[in-house]
Amino acid sequence: WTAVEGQAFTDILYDRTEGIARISINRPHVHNAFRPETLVEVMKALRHARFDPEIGVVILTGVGGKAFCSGGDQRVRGDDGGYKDEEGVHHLNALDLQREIRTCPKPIVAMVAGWAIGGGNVLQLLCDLTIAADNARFGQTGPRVGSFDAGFGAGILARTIGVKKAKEVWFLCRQYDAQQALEMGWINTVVPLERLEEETVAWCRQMLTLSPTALRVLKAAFNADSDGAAGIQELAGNATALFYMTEEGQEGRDAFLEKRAPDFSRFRRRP
Ligand code: 1HA
Repeated sequence: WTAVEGQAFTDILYDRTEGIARISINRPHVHNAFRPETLVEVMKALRHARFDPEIGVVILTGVGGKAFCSGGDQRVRGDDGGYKDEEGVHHLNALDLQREIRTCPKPIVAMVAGWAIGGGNVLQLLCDLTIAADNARFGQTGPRVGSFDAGFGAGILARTIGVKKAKEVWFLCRQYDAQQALEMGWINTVVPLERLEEETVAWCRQMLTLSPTALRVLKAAFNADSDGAAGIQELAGNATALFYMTEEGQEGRDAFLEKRAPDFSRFRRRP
């Protein structure tokens, strides 16, 4: 892994290796709980990875082997509707990151060791794939600590593990080990902690051998209905991009620029 240059972060590490970008929440003293600044940095790194043509897959993880992320840092949770940044402004910007994970056209893999709790579980849930270590533990705490994620945190969990199980997770605030999570379809696989990185990188490398366009359109497809019109927009944008790459699409542009009527006669009407 090499650190990505020109990016100064305090709350995360951002590095890369052969087509893979890795974003690691680096607050192990609080089990990688996030504060608003942490999420701003994750979003910045994620955008950087998205626009870097050398990167095909992104790993989201936590530093230290004991926690992926324990959700919002309760020490900076204020009284004015969110988590306080250093300027005293309150945010719920975990919701912004959730959307960016879903709209990033490259696959994002959660690499989970230890706790994935509260908003931390929601982040791993929204990643496209989750590779967990055998010490991983999953759960929601909202109803215990005075919070809830009634957006993707409820809806996508229900799609992922089923409505009954999702209600159990949220209504009882229990914790589930990696094996239980695997049986529910909450995560993709479980490996011994010492093999976590190796296995995650192997999954990433396998995706890197496949068609980036196919993966991109499939990711948009998986989100399309649950994202409503915005999801259809994302999916349809891929059709527009592909159309722009065809002679039929280009004939329209060329005719306009050459100030002539377009001639689409050579393009077949396919059945
Ligand atoms: O619900 C939302 C949102 C909803 C809508 C929109 C935006 C949202 C954004 C965020 C969230 C949330 O994430 S709410 C849920 C917040 N998270 C939690 O309630 C989990 C709190 N942590 C725990 O329950 C436990 O720490 C643990 C089950 C993950 C681990 O327990 P363990 O192994 O006993 O460790 P523990 O001693 O509790 O933690 C180690 C250190 O990390 C402690 O600090 P220390 O006493 O050593 O100084 C502990 O206080 C700290 N820590 C752990 N989690 C957090 C934390 N400090 C601040 N915030 C945390 N989340």
